[in-house]
Amino acid sequence: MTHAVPIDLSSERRLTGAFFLIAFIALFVGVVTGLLQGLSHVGLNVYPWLRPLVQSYYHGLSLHGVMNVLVWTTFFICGFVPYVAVRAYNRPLASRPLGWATFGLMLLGLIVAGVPLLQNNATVMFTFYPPMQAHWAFYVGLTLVVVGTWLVTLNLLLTQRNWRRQHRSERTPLPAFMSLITFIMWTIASLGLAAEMLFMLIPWSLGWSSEINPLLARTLFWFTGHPIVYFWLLPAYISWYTLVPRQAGGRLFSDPMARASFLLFLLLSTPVGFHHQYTDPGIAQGWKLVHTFFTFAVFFPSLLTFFNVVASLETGARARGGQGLVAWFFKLPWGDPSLAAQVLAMLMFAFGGIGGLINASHSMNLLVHNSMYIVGHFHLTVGTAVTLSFMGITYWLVPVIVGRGLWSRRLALTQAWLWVVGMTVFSYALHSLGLEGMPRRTWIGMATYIQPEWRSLMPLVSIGGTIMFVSAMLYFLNLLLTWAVSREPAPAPIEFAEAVSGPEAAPVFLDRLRPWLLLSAIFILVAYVPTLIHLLMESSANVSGFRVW
Ligand code: HAS
Ligand code: CU
Repeated sequence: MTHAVPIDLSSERRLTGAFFLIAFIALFVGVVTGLLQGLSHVGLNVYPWLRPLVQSYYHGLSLHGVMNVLVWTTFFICGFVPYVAVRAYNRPLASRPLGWATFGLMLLGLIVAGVPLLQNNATVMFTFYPPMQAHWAFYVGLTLVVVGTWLVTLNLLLTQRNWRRQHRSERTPLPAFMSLITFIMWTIASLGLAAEMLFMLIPWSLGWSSEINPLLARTLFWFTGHPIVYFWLLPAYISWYTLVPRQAGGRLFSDPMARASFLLFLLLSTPVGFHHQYTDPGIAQGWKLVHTFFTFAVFFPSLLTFFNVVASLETGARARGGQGLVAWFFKLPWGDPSLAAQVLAMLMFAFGGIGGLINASHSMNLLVHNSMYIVGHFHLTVGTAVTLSFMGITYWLVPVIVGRGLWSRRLALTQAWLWVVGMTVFSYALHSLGLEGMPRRTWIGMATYIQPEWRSLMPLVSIGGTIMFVSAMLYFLNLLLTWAVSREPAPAPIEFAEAVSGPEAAPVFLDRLRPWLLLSAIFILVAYVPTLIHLLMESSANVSGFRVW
């Protein structure tokens, strides 16, 4: 077995560190602007004092959304996932120069997009729906970032090929398999966004075409916009499946079931975008219903994950003396901040996932669409399941990168629990406000139509938001001190969990890619082609761009 000989992965570690640095800066900007929005719910209008840094509520909101959900996630993932893969293959990236060039391209893209964003010339939110128009550099920069992610896919594929040459008959190691599937799924899914950018938004923002077709643009956007949430989620799942069980002192319950879950994500993540467009005209109800069914199908691999991960945690807790049907849960090593953060993230995700099903229900969606309920949903999912898991991952991975132990475990534990407390208050308030009819993406602090039933809930948004802000600052403080002054000894890189039911138990077809890719293409064609043809024939580019803020 080659696994016995550790190889030098210091270059990969540095690359991961470089991606993380950018991710942390983005998260910092994202949480600071988030605090401002939270405070606006108690009527605090800080924007006049912040000019020209943040020029309006909507400028802050765009910074918040883009930095958190697009930049923090993407840069973190492009740092974390390839590192997991090379550790699992126990070999370097196929091309280190390509790895660094990818980082350079993505950083360049971020700068190109970031300049107009900071200057209030791209105040179009993270969904950048036309006809709201941003400076062309915003679209070009984001496109470069996406191209960068494709290069990560390429490097992973080449690494897999190199590994395969020497391991003809072995199963791909689970963490590497999951890394590959995550990036392949994303690469397919991002084609919609690439088409929207290249054929619509970029020519239009450059003035080459004067009018745009908003409905077609939205449809291409959501082709990518739903699967992007699984591009954020699956790296957290990789950690929950392959690392957390080990941290819990246990084993992964089932390796084949974990593979099956990821393959289902490959198949089902993309043909679901219309669940963001139930209220859009021009798309037939029948096709919306098809996407509803696919959405309920893609719920299933998360249920598999729920079962498998909880069963794995249970093996750890029982090995530590845990007993009873539920009581074992308290025997998990809760003193380990990395584990605690991630298990807490799972608990919160159960609620985020249930909310997702409510959103997905065709008729129920009418009640919650475009309301604060959706904001509550995505703060539990990307804002907690993903973000708090990523924070938990940094608590072991940053020490590995900088070669010093975490500055304070206790501070890290406080941070994770504070996030949960803040988010519980915050998301409860947002869900309730949404059900009471409060719209999203609205400067509520300035609204003249505040309803009486909103009044008691609005301070909770500010309180929850402030608690999360404090939590985030503790996170940054701990990372900064770990990097600068920690005297704790460098930790050994943590190991992947072994499986109770291992990869040999998985049928060989689970390790093939082609049949799954083919099926995935068929599902996407069925779900999208008729509507895209219909939109191309029946609707036209007839709206000029405008600037709102
Ligand atoms: Fe969503 C809108 C439906 C998951 C993010 N979603 C959004 C938006 C974002 C977002 C950002 O159908 C707003 C976009 C915008 O700006 O307009 N979402 C779903 C469904 C799921 C789902 C069905 N969403 C996510 C994830 C996200 C995310 C994941 C980010 C990472 N979402 C929607 C719909 C809309 C939407 C509609 C449009 C709404 C509208 O009208 O605009 C599912 O994938 C969820 C499945 C998940 C579960 C949870 C499984 C639990 C696990 C943890 C288990 C372990 C535990 C440990 C609990 C079913 C795996 C416990 C221990 C024990 C002992 C028990
Ligand atoms: Cu979605």
